[in-house]
Amino acid sequence: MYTLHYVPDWASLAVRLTLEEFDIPYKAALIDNDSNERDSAAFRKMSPLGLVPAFSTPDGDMCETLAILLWLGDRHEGVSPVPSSQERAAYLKWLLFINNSIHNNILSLFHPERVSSASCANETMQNARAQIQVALGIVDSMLMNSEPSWMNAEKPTALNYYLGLLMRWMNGFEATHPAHISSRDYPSLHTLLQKLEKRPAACKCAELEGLGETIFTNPTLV
Ligand SMILES: N[C@@H](CCC(=O)N[C@@H](CS)C(=O)NCC(=O)O)C(=O)O
Repeated sequence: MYTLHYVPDWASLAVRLTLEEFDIPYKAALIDNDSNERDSAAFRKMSPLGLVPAFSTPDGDMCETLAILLWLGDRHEGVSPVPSSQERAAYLKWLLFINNSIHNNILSLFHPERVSSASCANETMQNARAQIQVALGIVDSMLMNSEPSWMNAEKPTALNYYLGLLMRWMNGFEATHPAHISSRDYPSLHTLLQKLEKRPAACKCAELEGLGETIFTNPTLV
């Protein structure tokens, strides 16, 4: 049995959505931020920087959302195209693209003080925001032009939920906030997420983590 160490609405949600979509049994262990559990020796052993998620498996503890999603894809049918499939190359390319060009820039967008001095925070956010917008435009065109089998709300892979969560966070900010980026500006992606948020896995996670409705396209952040 796996254990997902999680905080509601944090990056662990991408893993939880995937586990629920594919009916993969797991235990959920809520991390206690009030007692600084992420700074404990036990948690740092799983996740050296104290970042969420951590994921315990019979093969050892893991961290890094992307690594966990890839690992689940190696072991559970449907989570990602299998290594021998024709779709695998494109899937890996776009999964890594989302991680590098969107998720990593989101970290700068949400925490500019970590990558620049306070006096440059606004500029850092604007730069990160611009890079995310370019990347989202590229993903949206790819989706519109090629309709890949692994990016389909009727038969989602882990990539769909990973991108859904990232979009949730940016959609969730007030329109005037610099971290707000609306999925409505990316029509093919927006349509996919509207379908994805109606899936039983999304509804179940919404209930489990208190996320409200329309969790990707019109969310209320926790
Ligand atoms: N590269 C990591 C990033 C994970 C991450 O930044 N998680 C956030 C929550 S969404 C976190 O733990 N934040 C606490 C902190 O930054 O101290 C991953 O993909 O798992």
